[in-house]
Amino acid sequence: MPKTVFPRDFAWGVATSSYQIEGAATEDGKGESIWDRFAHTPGTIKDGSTGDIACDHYHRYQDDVRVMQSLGVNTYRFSIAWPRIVPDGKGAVSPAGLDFYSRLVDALLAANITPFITLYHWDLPQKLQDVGGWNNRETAYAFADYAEIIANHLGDRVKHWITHNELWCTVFLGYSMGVFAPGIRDSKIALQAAHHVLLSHGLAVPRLRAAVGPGAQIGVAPNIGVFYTHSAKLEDQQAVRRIDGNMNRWFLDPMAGRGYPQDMWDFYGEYVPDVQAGDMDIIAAPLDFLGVNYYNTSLIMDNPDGDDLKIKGVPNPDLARTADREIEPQGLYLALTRLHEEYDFPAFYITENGAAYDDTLSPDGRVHDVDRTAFLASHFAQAARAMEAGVPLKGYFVWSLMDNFEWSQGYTLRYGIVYVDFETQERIIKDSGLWYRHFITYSRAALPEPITKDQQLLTE
Ligand code: IFM
Repeated sequence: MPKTVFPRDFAWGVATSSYQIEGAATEDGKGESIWDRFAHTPGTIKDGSTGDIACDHYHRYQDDVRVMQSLGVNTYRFSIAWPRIVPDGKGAVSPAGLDFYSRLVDALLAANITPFITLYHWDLPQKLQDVGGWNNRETAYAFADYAEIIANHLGDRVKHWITHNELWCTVFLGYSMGVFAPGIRDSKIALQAAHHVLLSHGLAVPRLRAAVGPGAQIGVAPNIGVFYTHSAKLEDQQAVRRIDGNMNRWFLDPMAGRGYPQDMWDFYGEYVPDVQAGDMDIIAAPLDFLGVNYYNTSLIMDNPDGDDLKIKGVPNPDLARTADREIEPQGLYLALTRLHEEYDFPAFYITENGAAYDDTLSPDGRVHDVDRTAFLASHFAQAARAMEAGVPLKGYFVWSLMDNFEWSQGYTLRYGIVYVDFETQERIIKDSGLWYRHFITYSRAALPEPITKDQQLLTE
């Protein structure tokens, strides 16, 4: 019998986020989010599109659950649109919003698919941004209230909760580089926003745990950067250390109870955030798992003329590319083993990994995305390798279930293992999706059946 390291209860899933798929931007009392506002601002999105309709998942969620069933996945990671639940960010709660996610969860459970909920995948209520957004400490408290509201409503059926998706993107792309909502360019504000995002995470964790009760599994899903140095020069090595501090350690260290990394605190100087007494203890709330969003490695060199971090990313001549990123499966192994060695998280999930390609529908009605299949197969192999090296990896969510609104790139990048015709909203499982279904079945079939009580007695 072929050997597989993936156990029978391994979570094989797909992932999405609310703004990228739901559409129904103004329906049933949903409040405006910062992404609604940003995407409607001319010049922000490559193809001038918005998520107003996106995959129309809000109306088609039952069909989408059926698609997931055909893929054979046993888990689904999706996010809640905060302004669908609390339209103004705080205050009145929308029963229609709660009802939508409740119906989605019931449909998933009826299909034997375990829901993993992300509470924040970037669609902050615009009303909160109007008073500073993540730069305002009050947003952290509002987030914890919202987390408790939704957990009180779904916690009887949903045990797996993720507070934030890609905290670095929320704050640095949104508040420092301004390429994501809310489009602010201010490094001082970004670092204060980062502190409030971390604080909101720490405030939410115990409230989620209390609301969900026994069996609660609570984690967070940062984007993990894996950086290679351009040369052995000390300056380049120090540049790698800075970008690692900025993207990884600035978020992981506080959540792991170590406070902010001293080297980065010193480096940021006058930009460091205002931290109140007790904040770091709140942020260090114990977690059940760390989610890992991994896509690529980056080759880094020192750049004294550069912006804040004084670094430069350069193309890696040794690596092939997807439509938007370099491909380095080994980086996934490096990320997982490093995180396991350096931090004390009890378990890991790959909460996102996937690839964008320029997919087209063939005359035979199928999408022959061989490159994406190769991408996934090579990354699964590195996940297996990390497990063999002792990493307690519990699941893998492919990004994404279906093609969707890729933020500032609009609909120009297709990340799905299911093709979406945005004119007709037809879904077509790509060859990579068919392969994934086969892989899941095969990796389960290859496992020996669990030993029954009777068999056990016979061998005693
Ligand atoms: O689409 C995004 C997702 O929302 C966050 N992580 C990266 C994906 C692909 O760029």
